[in-house]
Formats: sequence, structure tokens, C-alpha cells
Amino acid sequence: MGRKEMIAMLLAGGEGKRLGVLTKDLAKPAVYFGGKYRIIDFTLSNCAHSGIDTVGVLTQYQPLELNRYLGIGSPWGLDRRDGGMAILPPYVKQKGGVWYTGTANAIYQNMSFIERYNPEYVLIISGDHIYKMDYELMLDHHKRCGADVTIAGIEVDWSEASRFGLMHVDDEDRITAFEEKPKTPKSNIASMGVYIFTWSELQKYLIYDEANRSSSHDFGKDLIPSMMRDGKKMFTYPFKGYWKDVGTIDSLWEANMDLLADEPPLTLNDSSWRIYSVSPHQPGHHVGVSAEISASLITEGCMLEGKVHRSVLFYGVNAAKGSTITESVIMPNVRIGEGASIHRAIIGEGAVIQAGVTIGSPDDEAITIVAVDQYVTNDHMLQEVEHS
Ligand code: ADQ
Ligand code: ADP
Repeated sequence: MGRKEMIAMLLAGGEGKRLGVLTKDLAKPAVYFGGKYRIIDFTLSNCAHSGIDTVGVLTQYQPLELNRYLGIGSPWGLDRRDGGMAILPPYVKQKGGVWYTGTANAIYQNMSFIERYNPEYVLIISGDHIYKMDYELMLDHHKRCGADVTIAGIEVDWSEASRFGLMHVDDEDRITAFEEKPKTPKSNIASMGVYIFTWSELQKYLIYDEANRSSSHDFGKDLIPSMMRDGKKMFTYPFKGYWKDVGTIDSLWEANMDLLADEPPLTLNDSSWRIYSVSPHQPGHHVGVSAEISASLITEGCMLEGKVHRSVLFYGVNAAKGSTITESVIMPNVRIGEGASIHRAIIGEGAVIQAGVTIGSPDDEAITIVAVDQYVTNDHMLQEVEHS
């Protein structure tokens, strides 16, 4: 194996509990997003555009569909012999079972994979964020600062700050304090969960953290705070673009709606930064005589006779005459019957909404979710539809 300056380790094993029925049989990174994509496409496309040709994907929870989707990594230019994509599930070594106990432990267990490439730097990223970022620029910043670790940081709304690792930084971007998800936030500069480590330092801390019995072996909870205590050179890379952690139903819905703005905060038709995905090879979408469509993203294979406003429709959605879809995200191959009405909802792949059913109401702020393959009739709606 040739030596690589930097390789990426992509954490894709989180359970995604907060996405409820959408991740019952599906790892969070494989959840659909934006009409044509899965969440993980964004991070993998960022790697492709940043010249990263070696990516280890750490999977754990419900990996079957994710693995099938990733294949040999062709859409992201990772189907290569020198590096490329490697799926890294926890596996049984001689000593017995080795479930990943936390994010740092997941990397620890794959140290031999990293060592094969003898890299100078390791980029740790995660498969559940929507953003476009050039990791090469972040690496330049890391080198310029002579950092042991660089953490990408972004200003977030104070109301959301406690969901994240929060940093205090000085004028030179040096991190002076770090707190993982504090109840009362004292800073609103959030860690994006995107780290560049100088490999020799990371290696030391992974081994040190693994030996610590009271550690939960998590980057944000354990490894970063312990580097902080040791006075390591820790810098932030201030990121100014669009970034969204789509780990909750509300944030997933909002990030989809963001795409529909007149001037979207995240553009998908940027030819210098395409988001690559696996195309479903469906026919062009068909808009019937009775259809009325506005401010929406419609994907191939859709057959529409109803009204669609401010919604994202994935491939193969069928909406019958008299149906209404507003402010909703409809995942692939959903069938919506005559006169059905859907408002502020996320409808899981393959669900069937019977004629005349009403989901969500204009006076209701909450987002309603319908599970994958769910059959919703008026009688069964209350039992089968989950609220966020
Ligand atoms: P969280 O968002 O809570 O905080 P965490 O649950 O640690 O992130 O998961 C990070 C990533 O690793 C996710 O992509 C998840 O899917 C994956 N993952 C989780 N457990 C895994 C395992 N055992 N094996 C493989 N992959 C696993 C982190 C940081 C915060 C930061 C936010 C930004 O800890 O400081 O602010 O990310 O979203
Ligand atoms: P959510 O926060 O929506 O439940 P995350 O993906 O952020 O989903 O994961 C939540 C927590 O559960 C993380 O701390 C992660 O380390 C842990 N976790 C996820 N999957 C597993 C698993 N299969 N085994 C043990 N812990 C897991």
C-alpha cells in the first residue's frame, strides 16, 4: 500500500434513535434526503471533491441497506485498488466479540487499517450531516497552526447549542475550552464532529483512552476533553457555509424544506461541487392534467395527478387525483390515494396512504411521520402514525 498524506474514517454506525420509525431497519446515514440522495452522499462527495481517495466506513447498526447502497464506492470515485472505500464492521477477533462501544473505540478497533497507509493525518467525519466542505482547506489550516487536532466549528442558534460539543476559541482559533453537550451552553460555537488529527497524536490518545476503564470511548465525551486537559495544540477551523446535523425528525424535515427556498442556503446545482449518489434509473416524472405543482423538488418516476406545494418527492411517488401534499417529504415509492391530504409530514419509503386519509393539519406545528411500508387507512391512523 502506498503512503497517504491523509485518509478519512467515516463514522456511520450510529443508531439514530431520534429519527424514530425512519431508522428502525436503516442506519441513519442511509436515510433519504433531498429527493435524490442519502444523507451519507454529502460526506462522501465532500471527500471526492477534497482529493481524498481512501475512506474507511465504520458501520454497526442496521448496516445491510447501507452496505448495499455503498457497493464498491463507484459514484464517489472510491472503486480503486490503491486506497478506495473499505467497509469496516465490528468483527470477531481471536479474543471474542467486539461491538464498537463508542466512536473512539470504533476507530481504535481499526487502527491496523489506518496503519496500512501510514498517513500523516486522519480525518474523522460522520455520515449524518448535510454540508459541502473542502477538507483540503481544513488540512491547510491544520498544518499552518501546527495543530495536534483541528475541529471544524460553526456558530449555531443558542436554542440548539446544547445538542453539540461547544468550544471557546481565541483570536488565533485556538480552542481554550471544550464542553460536550452541556445543559446550559456558555458558547454557541459548535463542533461539527469533523476532526483532523495528526495521526501520531491520535494513535497515542486512542490507546490511552482504551486503557481508561471509566471512559465511554467517545470523541466528544472522552478523547477531546482528555487532550484538552493535557494542553495539546487544539484549533478550530471556522466554517461559514451551510451545515445541518439531521439527527432529529425536525432537523431532517427543516433541511429538506431549506432546499425549496427561492435562494436555498444549500444549492445542489453547483457544477463544481456535485453531490454524487446512486441513480435509481427511473423514467422521467409525469405530471398529469389535473396536477398542480409549485415550489417543490420532484424526482424521476413520480406520477402526479394531485396538488403538490413546498414538498420534496423522491423517486416513484404516485399521487392520485384530488390529493394534496404540502410542506412534506415523501420518500421513494409512496402511493397516495385519491383525495388524501398530507401536511407537514415525512412519509417513509413504500408507505401507502389510502384514499381520503388526512395526515397532519394546518393548525398543527408538529411533524408527523409515517413508517416505511406502512399502510395508512382512516381507521388505523392514530395507532400507526407517529408524532415527533
Ligand atoms: P453526536 O452527534 O451525538 O455528537 P455521536 O453519537 O457520537 O454524535 O456519533 C457521531 C457519528 O458516529 C455519527 O455519524 C454516528 O452515526 C456515528 N457512530 C456513533 N456510534 C458509532 C459506533 N459505535 N460505531 C460507528 N459509528 C458510530 C458528535 C460530537 C459533538 C458534535 C456533534 C456534531 O460528539 O461534539 O457537536 O457530533 O454533530
Ligand atoms: P440518536 O442520538 O438519534 O439516538 P446517534 O446515532 O447519535 O443516534 O447515536 C446515539 C448514541 O448511541 C451514540 O452515543 C452512539 O455511540 C450510540 N450507539 C449507536 N449505535 C450503537 C450500537 N449499535 N451499540 C452501542 N451504542 C450505539
